[in-house]
Amino acid sequence: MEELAVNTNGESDGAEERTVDIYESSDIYSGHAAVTQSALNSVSVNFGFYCTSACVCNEHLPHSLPDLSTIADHFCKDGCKLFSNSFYYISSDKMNWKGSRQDCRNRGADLVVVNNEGEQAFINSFRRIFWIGLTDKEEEGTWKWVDGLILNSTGFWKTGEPTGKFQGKEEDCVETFFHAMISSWNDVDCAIQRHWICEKRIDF
Ligand SMILES: [Ca+2]
Ligand SMILES: [Ca+2]
Repeated sequence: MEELAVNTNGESDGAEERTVDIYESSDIYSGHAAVTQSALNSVSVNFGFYCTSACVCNEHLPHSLPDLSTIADHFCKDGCKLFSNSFYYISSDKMNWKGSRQDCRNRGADLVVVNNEGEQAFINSFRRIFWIGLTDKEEEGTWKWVDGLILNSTGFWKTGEPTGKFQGKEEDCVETFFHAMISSWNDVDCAIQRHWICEKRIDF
């Protein structure tokens, strides 16, 4: 992980840029390297170093930064990945959609909500079929994320999906069946067994 350059002259220019640089230049924040305790400590230390060295810190950063070590101890106890502003747990087991979601909730998180193409590419990079946190169980044809938001874009459906039904079975849950392509989503029977991916957001 690169050292964070610290502004020692007290100028505010670029303060927010530097904050972003922490993510972009850090080995653990790029791609999907495994998170280690020492890496997390390093991030915390760098934040602390920045905050004590730049007098404008409080204008640009929240007063209380999340305790990444605490998150790591709980959510990452079985291993996790870090990408952008979230931790991810990749299941080794398979379960139906409901059981998968419950496992994520037990970890203090939820099934992944795909917020942008970068996150979609990250998920697909595992080359595995995952449950994601998208369903139309409540209202047929209205796709809703587990965080309560309605899917209001075209999303990343495979061409021809969602089909709604297949061979007489309702397809109310979403999997990354076509993970070799960016548009990997397929709606499918919620009862089938799949790996799943949980997301724990870090709100800085
Ligand atoms: Ca997300
Ligand atoms: Ca389908």
